[in-house]
Amino acid sequence: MHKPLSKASQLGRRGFLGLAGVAALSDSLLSRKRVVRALLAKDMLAENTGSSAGSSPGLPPLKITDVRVIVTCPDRNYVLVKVLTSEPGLYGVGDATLNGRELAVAADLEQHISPLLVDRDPEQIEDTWQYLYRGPYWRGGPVQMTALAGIDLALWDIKGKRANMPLYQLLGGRTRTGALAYTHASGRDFAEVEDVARRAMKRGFKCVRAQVAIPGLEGTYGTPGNKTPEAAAWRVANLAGLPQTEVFEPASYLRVVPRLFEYLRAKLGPEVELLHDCHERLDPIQAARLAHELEPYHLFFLEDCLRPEYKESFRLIREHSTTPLAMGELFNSLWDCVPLIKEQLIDYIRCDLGHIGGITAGRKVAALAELFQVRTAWHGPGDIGPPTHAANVHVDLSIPNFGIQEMVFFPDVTREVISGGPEFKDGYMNVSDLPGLGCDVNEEAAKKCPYRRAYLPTARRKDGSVQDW
Ligand code: CS2
Ligand code: MG
Repeated sequence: MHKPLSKASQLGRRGFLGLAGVAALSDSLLSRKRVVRALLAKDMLAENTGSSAGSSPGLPPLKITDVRVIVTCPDRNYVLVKVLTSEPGLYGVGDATLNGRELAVAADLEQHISPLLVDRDPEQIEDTWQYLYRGPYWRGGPVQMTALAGIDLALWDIKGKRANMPLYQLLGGRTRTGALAYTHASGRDFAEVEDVARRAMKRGFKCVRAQVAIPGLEGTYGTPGNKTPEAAAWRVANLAGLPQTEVFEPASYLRVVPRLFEYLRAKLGPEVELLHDCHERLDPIQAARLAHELEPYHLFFLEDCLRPEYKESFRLIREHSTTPLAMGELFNSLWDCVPLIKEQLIDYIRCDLGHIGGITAGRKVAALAELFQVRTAWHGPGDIGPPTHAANVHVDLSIPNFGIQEMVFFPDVTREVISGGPEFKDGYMNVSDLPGLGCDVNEEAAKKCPYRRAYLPTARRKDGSVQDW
């Protein structure tokens, strides 16, 4: 028999239902408030910027309608971004490739960033940059900054296309006729490095980065490694999508590198500019010793001597050597660059525009560097896509403190998927006068090259301890 509820419990239930009702009401009020706030935010921006939601005066308002994330593997994995707009046929292309973590960036773009961008005005590049950098509260890091860079490049591409200008024009116009370029000369021994360098010089390069295999060490960074069973093992490990582990010992490396540059100067003469990448492998005193021992060979620069965590240790290198220093491809934040530039502990800032937040970030780093007579040498390897290489050169051509531009030649299979990008001629890089970034993505071709998991190698010392690759 169902017992009638006491007065108190009836009151209790009514109270609870009342409360639930109030909660639901406040909930809908809250969400309504949120919607209103979002609309207000847009109106706020429009109001404050005095233009219809920020679009260029005289041009119809523009909205982002979709963000496509294209993961493809023509010769290696790339993550490309296509930002579509409400203007038929107008879209922006960006590159968000982070070697070994491609799918993490793609997921960030697809799951977290794209929903925030739909309906936004693509013309508000700086506001979008701040919104995507500071908005998530958790900020920075290679994955988020690469995703942000992909969007940033695409928005600049849209702005250039709308203005019907190549980006270097939009960024202030040419400061030079071309961007001095360097390429890689790697070999298993000194003679092979010399041979590859001579071929590059024949091709018009005035600057060559030289890397040589270190006897007794399997696979030193930047070298082809000797065609040993280990190399074969590397290929198999890579097929299995697992990182290969190399062995590195600084002592033998420090003995070999100065002799390499003594050899190259003797063979190639004083004219050709020579560079070397330590790839973040040395301790401060080892780096100071190497920079000092390389002085007689007048390197254009010695790159990434130390791990990015040890910026203050560049003081020790400066104390012991006048070899020009470059640093920065592992920096993911503008603020990482400040101490080294402000104290002039480096001569070249080597950020990767694709990993630090795109053109918007690159311009700020360049402007800061100009104030301290530090030049740029943006990262330009083969594991970032042609759109980032194009962004590098658009910025290079429009700043006063450009130093040098790393470049690679992309294979035809990649160019079928990603067209455009900077061109090399007689030692210099240049971009076309196409509006925007000057790159495009063939989505059909991209679909035919599915992603394949792959990793960068890792490294260990002979005692088995972890070493920076
Ligand atoms: C290198 C890069 O080109 C360079 O300066 O440091 O090739 C680097 O090893 C790769 O981009 C790593 O992903
Ligand atoms: Mg490097």
